[in-house]
Amino acid sequence: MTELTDELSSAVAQLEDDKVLDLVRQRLETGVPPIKVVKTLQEGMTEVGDRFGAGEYFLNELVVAGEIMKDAMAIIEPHLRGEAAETKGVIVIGTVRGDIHDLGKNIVVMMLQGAGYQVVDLGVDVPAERFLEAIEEHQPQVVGMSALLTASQAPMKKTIEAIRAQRATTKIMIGGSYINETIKDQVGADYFGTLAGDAVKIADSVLVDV
Ligand code: B12
Repeated sequence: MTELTDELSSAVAQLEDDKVLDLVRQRLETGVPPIKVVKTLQEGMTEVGDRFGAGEYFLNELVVAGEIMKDAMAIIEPHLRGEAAETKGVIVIGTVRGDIHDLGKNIVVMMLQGAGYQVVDLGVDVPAERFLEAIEEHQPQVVGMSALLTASQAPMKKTIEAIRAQRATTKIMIGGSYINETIKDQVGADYFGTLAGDAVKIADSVLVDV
């Protein structure tokens, strides 16, 4: 278990909903960048996950943590979205088949929209066919996949193979708390990220290369 030194991340880990929301408002009011607030919340959520993994928390606590995160994001969202003047490109994104975690993906969507991308959000538990249909319809420059379960690796690989077979030039980024370079290579993606800001950096770099 990690020692959380930040009051906000420990309030998340302790599931103190009112305290979390008060601290989020306070930080935004005092000028803390919204993305920094998101990162601190994410650290708290990681600790919730660790406690769940250690048998200290149960599914009920995961659900409560998810609700707290959703309420916190409702406060942060207007600050994160920003005002994009023009559309830089199109991105299709979804959480892969079998996986219903979407809090992180939703933040990624907000960040990309704030940075000027048109985002087609396919939601959660998205089968390969849905990705293929959306790619055909929207012709995105980048496809994003979010995955938080180790078990999501196989469907992610299958989906990427199907996309490559249909449209070999599609740039694919994957992300989620456990994603790393090795997993990126194993599933055949082009890029990976573990923070919402990574998605914007990747998309911007792809567009420069196009
Ligand atoms: C909240 C939560 C839930 C909620 C989800 C609510 C929701 N609407 O999303 C609920 C209760 C539904 C849930 C269910 C389950 N969960 Co859960 N959950 C979590 C928890 C605690 C936090 C996830 C979260 O929201 N974090 C906060 C967000 C902001 O962070 P994030 O998701 O990582 O996203 C950020 C980055 O990863 C990145 N990112 C995300 N997507 C993308 C995509 C791209 C392209 C890029 C570039 C970046 C990027 O940007 C985001 C913002 O910075 C994690 C713990 C953890 N360490 O992640 C476990 C965790 C993921 N869950 C776990 C498990 C086991 C489950 C269940 C199987 C439990 C069960 N017995 O039923 C089910 C699975 C349901 C399913 N089929 O998907 C395990 C997975 C273990 C594993 N190795 O597979 C974890 C790791 C907990 C643990 N340590 O055991 N869960």
